[in-house]
Amino acid sequence: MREGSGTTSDSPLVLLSGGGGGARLAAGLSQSSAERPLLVVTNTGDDFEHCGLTICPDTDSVLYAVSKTIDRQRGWGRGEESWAVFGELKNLGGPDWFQLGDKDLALHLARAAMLSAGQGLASVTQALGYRLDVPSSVSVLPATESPVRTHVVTEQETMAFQEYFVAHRCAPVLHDVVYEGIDSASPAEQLRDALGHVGAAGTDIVLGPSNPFLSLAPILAIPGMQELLRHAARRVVAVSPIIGGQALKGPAGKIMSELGLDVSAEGWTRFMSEQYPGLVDVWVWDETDQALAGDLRSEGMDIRTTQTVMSDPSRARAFGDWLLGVCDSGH
Ligand code: FO1
Repeated sequence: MREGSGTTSDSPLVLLSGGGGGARLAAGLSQSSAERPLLVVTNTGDDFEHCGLTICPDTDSVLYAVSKTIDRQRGWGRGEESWAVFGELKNLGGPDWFQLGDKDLALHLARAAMLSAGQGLASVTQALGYRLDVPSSVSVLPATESPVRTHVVTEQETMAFQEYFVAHRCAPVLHDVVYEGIDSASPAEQLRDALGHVGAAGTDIVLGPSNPFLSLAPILAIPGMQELLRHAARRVVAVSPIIGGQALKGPAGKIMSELGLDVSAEGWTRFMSEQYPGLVDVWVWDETDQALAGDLRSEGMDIRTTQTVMSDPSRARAFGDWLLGVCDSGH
C-alpha cells in the first residue's frame, strides 16, 4: 500500500461494480459529500447481442443508478418506463425472454448507432452518461473494450450468462464460470490514464458488494488489471456481498455453496484473499457479522464492520461517506 499525497480531493476513487449492489454503492458514492472524482469500472461479462443490439446490463444499471433514473424496485432498467415496443415485439413473435422498456431500448439504439459509427464502447458509455445527466464528478467506464463473455458451466451444459441468469433464473447447479475472450482483453485505456497520472497518487480502490464470480472476476481476471489497480492504489477496500450468511440479491450465496465454499462473510473473505493475494487491504463486512470477525482478525486481516445494507438512497450515501472515511483515514 502506497502512502498517498496529502490531499485526496483530486485523486480518484475507483469502484469496481456489477449491476446490483455495486450500482447502489456507485449511486451512494456519487452523492457522497466528499467531492472526489468517482470512476466506476463496470463488468462487461454480461454484455450480449440481442435483436442486433449490444446490451450492456451492468454498465447500464450503473448509468441508471448514478443518474437516478433506475427502476429501484427491479434494480435494472429505467424508472417511469413504458413497454409499448416490447408488447408489439411479442405480438410480432420477437424474443420476449429479455424485457426491454421503451426508454431502455432508446439507450440501446443510441449505443448501437454510435458503435456502428465507429465509436469505442468507453466513449459511447461516456456520451450516454452525459445525456443521462450523470454527475460530472462521476465517470462510468466499462472495464475493457475487448469482448468478454461470461459463460456458466453447469452439470448439463455450458450456457451464456443471460440464459443462466434470466431464462433459467440461476437454477442450474454451477460447476465453473469461464470468461470467453478474457485472455486477449486489456484494461480500458481511460482506466490506465486515470490511474497513471500524477494526481492518482492518492487513488483508492473499492471492490463493490458484487458477485465475485459473475461481476468482479470478469474485471479482475483481465490480464494486467490486478497489477494496474494494486500499483496505483493507496488503499484497496473490498465490501462483502454476503450478509448474515446470504447474498441480499442474486446467486452469489448459491454459487458459493455449489463451489463448496462457506457462505459467510468469512468464507467470502478467505475466497477473495486466496483468489487475489495481496490485492485487498481492508475488508468491509456488515455489522450483522461483527461477532464472526475474530478469527480472521487474529490472522492479521483488517476487517471493519458497518451498516452496508443500502436499502434506500440515504443509507447508500451514508455508506459511501463511511467508505470515503476509511480510505482517507490512512489507518
Ligand atoms: N433481468 C431479468 O431477470 N429479466 C429481464 O428481462 C431483464 C432485462 C434487462 C434489460 C436491461 C438491463 O440492463 C438488465 C436487464 N435485466 C433483466 C437484468 C440483467 O440480466 C442483470 O442486471 C445483469 O445482467 C446481472 O447483473
